[in-house]
Amino acid sequence: MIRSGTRERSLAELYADDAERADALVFRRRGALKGVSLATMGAAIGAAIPFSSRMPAGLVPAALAQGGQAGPRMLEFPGKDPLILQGDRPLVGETPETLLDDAVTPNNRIFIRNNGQIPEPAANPDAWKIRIEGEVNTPIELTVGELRSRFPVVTLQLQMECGGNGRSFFVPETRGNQWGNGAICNAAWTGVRLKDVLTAAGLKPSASHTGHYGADPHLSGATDRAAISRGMVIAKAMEEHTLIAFEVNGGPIPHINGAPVRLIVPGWPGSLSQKWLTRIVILDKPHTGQGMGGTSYRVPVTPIVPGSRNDGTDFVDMTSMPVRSVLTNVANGTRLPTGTRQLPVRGAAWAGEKTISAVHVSVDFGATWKRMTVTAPANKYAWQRWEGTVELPSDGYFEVWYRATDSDGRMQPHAAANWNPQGYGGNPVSRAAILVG
Ligand SMILES: Nc1nc2c(c(=O)[nH]1)N[C@H]1C(S)=C(S)[C@@H](COP(=O)(O)O)O[C@H]1N2
Ligand SMILES: [Mo]
Repeated sequence: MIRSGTRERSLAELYADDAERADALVFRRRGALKGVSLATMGAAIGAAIPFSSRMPAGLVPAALAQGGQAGPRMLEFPGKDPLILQGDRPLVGETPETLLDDAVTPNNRIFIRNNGQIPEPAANPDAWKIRIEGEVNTPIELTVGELRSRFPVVTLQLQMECGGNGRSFFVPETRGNQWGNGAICNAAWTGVRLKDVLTAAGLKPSASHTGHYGADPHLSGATDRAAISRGMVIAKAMEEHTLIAFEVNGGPIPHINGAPVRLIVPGWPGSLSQKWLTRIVILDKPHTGQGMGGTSYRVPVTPIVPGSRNDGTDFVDMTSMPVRSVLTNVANGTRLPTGTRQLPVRGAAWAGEKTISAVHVSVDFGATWKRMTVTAPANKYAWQRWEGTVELPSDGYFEVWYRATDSDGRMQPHAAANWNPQGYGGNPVSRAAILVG
């Protein structure tokens, strides 16, 4: 199936000739390589597999499972490095893992996740108003200028990660953007604490939840529906790392990322971090806006049969994001010079509300793991950087497997677990294929 005539063909050639056919043959088809011998697999990859004796039975090599030379469609957006195009209506772009190589994610590498249309930029950003209302003693309206002058301004490095990050790893496939690991950023956000603003409005004893609204029109253009409107428990709103942010990385927030003002709710699904923020309603019960309830940003309490239909009964809202790591200096599919025996590897790891206790890397299909050096987070909810060097015994095909462990001892699993209809929380061990020689 991966031979053409008598000549053995590399994966690169297979993709170069007919990417669609190559995809049909190997791309995300679990079991597609069933019955294929290691020699044939090696031929498809274009090299010997030195650690083939340690390959778990049935494993589809990363080089075949995760795409190949055809590569994803890229999004060229003003002010951004090339992002992986996940959708153009609404506009969604994922940051390739190798563009997450900065300790602090620069503006041109912050991913894009829209649910609706992109609103008009504010003519006068400082005059943009947000309103706090509902279960408060004094509803207040504040301009961005007033936020800056009335409350303590703080700068924190905070993770902002889409709840669906890692969705593409679910089997069977779930609906939504097929993110790899790149719906994450760790930028330096400047703003005021939501807590200080809520305290100024005065929370009533009945205040138990928030509901968030932004200026972006619904995709359909309907004016009676929000593009997205999520909310959280009041304790998360009152946490000191939850910000109303008006700057990122020392300057204005890029318009596409929510200028002039947005929420940053670190460690919880990114959908809570309302962009183009206009209003926060304080409620005495859970919010019922667009993106709440059912299977939206909700996961099963007890695992359900993968692929089964479910309306979200006995599901809970996602809170902390799970442990995950990215490899940022070696792209999946990298070819290294003949004779390369030492490979420096580095990346980032994070775990929602938790911290990272270890990152391990394997180049022999998980038979042995090497512990990496992990830095301390800059502050709570900042990701952590990791690095180390791995040994490659010979030329050939290898996979760099990387796996983080959180402060509770939870590791990234070997396959995306707790399958759910909208694919949240998929955080399996990641794999990057490399070819030496
Ligand atoms: N107003 C508004 N806020 C929003 C969204 C949106 O579509 N509209 N998307 C949410 C989702 S699902 C995520 S993951 C983050 C993405 O933020 P970014 O586009 O700056 O990366 O914003 C959240 N806030
Ligand atoms: Mo998201």
